[in-house]
Amino acid sequence: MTQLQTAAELPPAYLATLNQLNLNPLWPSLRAFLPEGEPTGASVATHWRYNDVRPLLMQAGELTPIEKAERRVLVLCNPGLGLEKLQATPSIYVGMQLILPGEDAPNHRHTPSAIRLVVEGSGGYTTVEGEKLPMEHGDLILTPPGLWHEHGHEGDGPVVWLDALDLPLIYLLEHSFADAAPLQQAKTAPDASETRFTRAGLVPYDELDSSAPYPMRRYPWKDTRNALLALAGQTGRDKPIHLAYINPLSGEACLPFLGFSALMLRPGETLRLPRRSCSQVLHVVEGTGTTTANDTTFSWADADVSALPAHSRVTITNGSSKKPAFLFIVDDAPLHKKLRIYMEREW
Ligand code: 1HN
Repeated sequence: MTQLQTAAELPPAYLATLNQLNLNPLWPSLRAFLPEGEPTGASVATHWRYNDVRPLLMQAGELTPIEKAERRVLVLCNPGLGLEKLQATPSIYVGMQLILPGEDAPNHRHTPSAIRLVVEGSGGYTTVEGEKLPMEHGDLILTPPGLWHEHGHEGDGPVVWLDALDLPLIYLLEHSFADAAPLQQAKTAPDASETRFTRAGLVPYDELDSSAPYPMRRYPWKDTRNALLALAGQTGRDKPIHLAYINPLSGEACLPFLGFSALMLRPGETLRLPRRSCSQVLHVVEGTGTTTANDTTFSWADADVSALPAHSRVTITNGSSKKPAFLFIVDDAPLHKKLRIYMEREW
C-alpha cells in the first residue's frame, strides 16, 4: 500500500478552512481507520479477580442504599478504552451487582439488552414481564430489550450476579434510554424453563410456529452443567465441550447482539480457542486455571472475569488435574454474524 499524504503536508490555512466548515480530508486518516490486513484496537486483555471485587461490592452495600443506586453495581472497565466509558470490550458492558435481603431494584425497561449470570447467594429473583425468575448460582437470566424487569431478594445474605449488556453499542447509536414503572410484584410460580421448555427438542404445541423472540428467560445452571457433563461423556478429547445458549423456538442466539455459551474444561485440559473476530468476556462459574490472550496471562479462580479483545489468540488451561472447570462466555458474535463480518482467522 502506498504511503498517503499526511495532514502536516497540507497548508495549515487549507486545513483550518476545512475544519471551520466541519470538513476533514480522508487520506491522512484512511490507514488508521482501515489498517492493512489486521484491525487495530485500544482495548487490552483485562482480568478482574472476584477476591478483589467482592469486598468492594460489599462495601458499596454499606455505603449506598439501593434507593440511591437503583442498581448497586461495580462496572468492570477496560483500561485501554478509558474507565469512564464503562466498556469491558468496545461492545460489551459488564458489571457485578449486589442486592441485599429485602431490597428491591425498581422496575424498568430499556433499549439495551441485558443478561445476569448468578455469582453467589440464594433467594434473589428477577421478574421479567410478570414472570418471576429465581436466581441460583450459575443461572442465566435474560432481560431482552424493551421488556420490563425488576430484581428482589427474599433470602438471607448477599446475592451477587454478573450483568452483561450491549450498552456501549446502543449508547454509540444514541439510542440508549429507559422507562420506569411501579414494581410488578409477580407471584412465585414455576418459570418457563420448568414448565414449557423443560427439554431440548420439545416445545409446547401452541408455540410450534411461533416466532416469539424471547420465549425462555431463565437457563438454570444445573441443566447447563448436566448437559456439559453428558456431552463430555461422548466427545473425543480432540474436541471442546462447548454449548451455546439459544432461543428454543428459533434455534438462534437468545438476544440480538450478544451470544452466550458455556465451556467445560476437562481436568488438566488446555484448549486453544479459535481466533475469532468477536470480542468476548469469560466468567468462571467453577474452577481454577490460566488464560493467555496474545502475550498476557491471567490466573483465574471462581467468579473471576476476563475481557478478551477481538481477534485475540486465546489459550485456556484448567489448573486442576482432578476436577472439571466451567466457564460462561459472552461475545458479540451474533452481531458480527448479522453484519456478515464474522471471521475465524488463522492463529
Ligand atoms: C440495568 O438495567 C441493570 O436491570 C444492570 O439490573 C446494569 C447497566 C447499565 C444500564 C442498565 C439491571 C445496568 C442496567
